[in-house]
Amino acid sequence: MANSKFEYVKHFEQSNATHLLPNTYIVIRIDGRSFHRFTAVHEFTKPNDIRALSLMNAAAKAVFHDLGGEVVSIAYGVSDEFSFILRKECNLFERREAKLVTTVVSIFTAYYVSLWAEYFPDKPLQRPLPTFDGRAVCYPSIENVRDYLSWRQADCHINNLYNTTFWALIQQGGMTAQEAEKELMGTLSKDKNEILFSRFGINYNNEEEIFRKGSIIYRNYAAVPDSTAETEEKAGAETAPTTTVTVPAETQKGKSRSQQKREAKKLAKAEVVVEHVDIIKDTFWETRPWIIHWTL
Ligand code: DGT
Ligand code: MG
Ligand code: MG
Ligand code: MG
Ligand code: MG
Repeated sequence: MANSKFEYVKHFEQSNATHLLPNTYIVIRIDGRSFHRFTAVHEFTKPNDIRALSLMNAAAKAVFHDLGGEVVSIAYGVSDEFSFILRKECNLFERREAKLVTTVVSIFTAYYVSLWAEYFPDKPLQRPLPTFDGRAVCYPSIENVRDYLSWRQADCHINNLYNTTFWALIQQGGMTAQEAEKELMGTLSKDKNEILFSRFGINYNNEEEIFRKGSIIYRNYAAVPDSTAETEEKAGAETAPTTTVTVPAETQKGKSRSQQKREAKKLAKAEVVVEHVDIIKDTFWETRPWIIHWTL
């Protein structure tokens, strides 16, 4: 029965929906809720737990796959957070904020829980269960997106240098948390590097890249052979060796619509990869122009 007398309530819903600004990069950042407690209960190693970071990366990869090839262009993860950058031409859910944020949070959380045992085989999940919050912010330019990601990676560096030094003072230096905190008060980066090196023989630059730089996830377009863009994927094609092509830095200028479509198709087939590299300098972006320079 159409048009019940109750149906008018629907209009309240529509007038409340926020549609995110068109033609802007949508950044959806999710963050573990009360992970201070969650990580303590599940006995994460300090300051970094490689199992936990790998699980975060696996859940983030699942978001790429679940949303399909043309939605997320790059994601950056550190600690209990992940930022997903959506393509500026993305029109998923007509860019409704609530649909986008809740969907990303929900996919991420579902995979975090379902993949847990693979990464923590000896540690059953217990309460408090992992939950995440999420928010969306629109950025109008590539520069803004790069500055956003640089902000997160700089944060990763600052926090990790502090945490590495703090836990070295406690675990290897025998200090209490209060003593370590006092020791580090007012210190600069070079002081922390010096403490690590002179007292504990640790060269901070040799610490694992995943801890120092965080995790970058994107589709590796350059590793897809050209032919796959035209032909249907054959059985076993995923495991076939891929040829590496060099993609020069370029923008969208001068590209035909059909070329853009071909590129979109090829990009959707590209493998989702995880790297721990610098994204503050230009090199990363110049050698991977498809991530934000291309319009699909
Ligand atoms: P929130 O986000 O306001 O609900 O509260 P929290 O407690 O999640 O705070 P947040 O997100 O600022 O900080 C992340 C917490 O997660 C922080 O207490 C450190 C912890 N954490 C994240 N990754 C690791 C790890 O690899 N090992 C350990 N031991 N702790 C971690
Ligand atoms: Mg917080
Ligand atoms: Mg948190
Ligand atoms: Mg956090
Ligand atoms: Mg429904």
